[in-house]
Amino acid sequence: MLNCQVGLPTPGFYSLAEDGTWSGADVDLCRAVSAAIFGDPDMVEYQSVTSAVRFTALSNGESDMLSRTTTWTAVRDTQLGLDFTTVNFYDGQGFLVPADSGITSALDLDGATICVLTGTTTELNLADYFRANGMTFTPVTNENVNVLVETYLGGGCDAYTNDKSGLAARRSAFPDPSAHVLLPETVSKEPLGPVVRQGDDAWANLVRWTVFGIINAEELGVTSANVMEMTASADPNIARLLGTEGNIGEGLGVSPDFMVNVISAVGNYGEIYERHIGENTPIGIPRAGTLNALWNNGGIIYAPPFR
Ligand SMILES: N[C@@H](CCC(=O)N[C@@H](CS)C(=O)NCC(=O)O)C(=O)O
Repeated sequence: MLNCQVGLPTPGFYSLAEDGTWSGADVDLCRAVSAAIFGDPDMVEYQSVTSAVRFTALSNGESDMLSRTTTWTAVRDTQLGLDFTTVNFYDGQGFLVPADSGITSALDLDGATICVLTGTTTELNLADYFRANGMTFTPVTNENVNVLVETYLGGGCDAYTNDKSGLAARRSAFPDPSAHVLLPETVSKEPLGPVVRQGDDAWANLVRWTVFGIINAEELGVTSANVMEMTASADPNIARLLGTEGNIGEGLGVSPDFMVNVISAVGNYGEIYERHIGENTPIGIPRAGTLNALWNNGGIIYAPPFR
């Protein structure tokens, strides 16, 4: 089994159904790696812990990888015995406020109380932003995102801050999402991606190249619907991705056709995005015109080639 760590249930990214089934964009990455290893996307044990204990639960071996909206920073990458594999979503921190508050800019928040999740990059960014703008705030903290959101909805703070994707995800589950607005400012860089323990380069490679494979699949037009036909493609890039030419899987310790299993199970990067967090989902995060578009479509989602 793959022990894959996600966060407390969050719509779109790691969502938990009543029957105990996990789904979401980050869950699909767990499923993709499981498909790469076992040829089966369901060989996953999900570990769900708060943001504050996530790195400890990875470094002590409880989980094999983190797939949970975690920001790549220098300190995390170099001082915790962990290894960030790549970026699968480019995010930034924002603020959510009640629509009837009259607040239209983060610069209106001088003196405000702000709900902020403990153990996140969000805490330091918040302090930095207010200091840089000569403003003050009072943090209202909790380690449990559900408690924090209840505090915000109950009027216990003027604004709730987190990654903008996280705010969109949480808002989608509010009793009345339209009663809350995301302020226009983006106050940080939050490159999110899967994390493994340091010291096992082969394992890091497998996670990293599974993500690269999903991105390359989108670029090459390989989808969950056409992947079987594509195994007969004359395009050498597609043939190498799907293992009908060469054997990229060998260097990763998996079968030559591992990406056929991955794409059959979860689809390509664009499919995962549109299924769980895109504009036609309740989360509704646009992709076109953002950093998360493919590099050849105005974004910076770019994977090294399979060759
Ligand atoms: N990217 C930031 C923030 C991560 C974060 O707080 N994620 C939010 C939004 S998806 C969350 O609710 N996580 C669920 C949890 O903490 O259990 C970090 O790595 O510190």
